[in-house]
Amino acid sequence: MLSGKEVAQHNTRESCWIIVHGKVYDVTEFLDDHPGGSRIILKYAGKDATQEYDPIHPPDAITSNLPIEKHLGPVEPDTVEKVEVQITDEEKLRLERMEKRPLLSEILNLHDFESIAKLVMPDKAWAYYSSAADDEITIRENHAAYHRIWFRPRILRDVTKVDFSSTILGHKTSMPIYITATALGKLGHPDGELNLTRAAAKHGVIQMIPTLASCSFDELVDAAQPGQVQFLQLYVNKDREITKRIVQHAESRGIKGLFITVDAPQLGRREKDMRQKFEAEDPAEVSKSGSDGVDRTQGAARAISSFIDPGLNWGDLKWFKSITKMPLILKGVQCWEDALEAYDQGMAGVVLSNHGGRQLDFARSGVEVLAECVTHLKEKRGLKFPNEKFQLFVDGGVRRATDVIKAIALGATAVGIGRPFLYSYSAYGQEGVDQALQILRDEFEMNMRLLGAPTIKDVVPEMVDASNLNSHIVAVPSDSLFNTNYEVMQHAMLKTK
Ligand code: 173
Repeated sequence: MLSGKEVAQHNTRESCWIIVHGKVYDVTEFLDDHPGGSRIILKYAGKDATQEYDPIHPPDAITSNLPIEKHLGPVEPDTVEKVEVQITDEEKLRLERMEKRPLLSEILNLHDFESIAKLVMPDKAWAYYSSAADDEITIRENHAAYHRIWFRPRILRDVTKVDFSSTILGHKTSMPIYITATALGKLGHPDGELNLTRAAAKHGVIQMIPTLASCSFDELVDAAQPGQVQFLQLYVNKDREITKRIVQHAESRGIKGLFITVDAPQLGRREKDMRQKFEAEDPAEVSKSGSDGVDRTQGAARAISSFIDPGLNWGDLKWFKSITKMPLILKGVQCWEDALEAYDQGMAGVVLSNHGGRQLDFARSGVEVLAECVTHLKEKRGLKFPNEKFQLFVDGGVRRATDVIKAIALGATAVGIGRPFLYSYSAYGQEGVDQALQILRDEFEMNMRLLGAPTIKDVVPEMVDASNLNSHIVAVPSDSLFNTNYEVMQHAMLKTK
């Protein structure tokens, strides 16, 4: 077994060893290939890098990327010097705020989780989770679009009992929502996506596991209860053999649906995330940035997304059908023409999504696209929605059961919710997600009753007025970056002398 002292001697660019999860790796030759640059590895040369490694990488990233001869074996734990984590003044203040979190019972809605998370999360994690593309117009529009749909409730129906359970791709769910895929779960909490797996089990909802989870895929599948349904979100690798392995492994582990992301041939520019990282660097370091060939201003997500294939196209779908029997769903469809093509190519459904506003700014909201898909697929292929054979999903901007009910009325099978659950566990761990799901259930029960819909089947198009949905004149969010740069004009003023 290696000793910590011996590892510590390999602390240069010429010989660089690091410790991750108690094992030693020789990363000297990998330094220049690290998607996040060599500098961050060199900071831990000869040391234990686990704490820095964990939130950004799946546990098997290092073992699957380094040739086996570079795996140097375990290190004697007692001989490794603890990496001193310096607690900055800012961090101290953050921990104090964490202590002052309101009780979970005082959290009344999903917005509450967001505002508490903003106060208690590390800045880097908040910046990464909350950021969106360019001027962040689409992320706001995603939520605002629901404000353009109004209810037409029915009265005098027996709503003593309301049942809002439903099915997604044939699998039971306690309500027509699912926990959608979001990357880098450990940035917000050490248990990462496991918080979601556990809460999903408790509340009978389906979790979509992300390709870029902080926990390993198998860890998340192993943590599921018997019979618990999970889906997989897939980023398609330029190396199709890797993708094939991921897909077939997922199928063998019982994953019930493959959601192929189609809206991210390149990762969007999330300036809040980029600016945060830029400011966090030592100014002297920044002036040298680029010396290791990595553009640090792009943030962690872009650095680790270089494997995604921008060449992915409609012609690839046949290949997916040849390698798996799982239902295939395209995630990130943004107009009816592409939804129609997906149907014609035998997909099991589409997610009308703009990736939480993180990709193309001024992409329309999923719920707006939903309405046009329903109209055109009915007209051109005679489809009725909700439809068992070709299911429509929506995500983005959902914060209330009323938002979900509006999408269901318009023809969606279910709605994906992402950020609110990240915020819930970043602030409160798994109990936060439990509470978020309980809040949604309470909201569902009341709103279904008030709408006069005892079951999900009773939530019909006639229950909503969406006549303004396409009107972008209403509630277009203001462009605050532009507004603050464009100086406010002054009135005539009195003489001062
Ligand atoms: O939205 C994202 O941040 C995302 O999907 C992603 C993609 C690649 C790497 C990390 C995150």
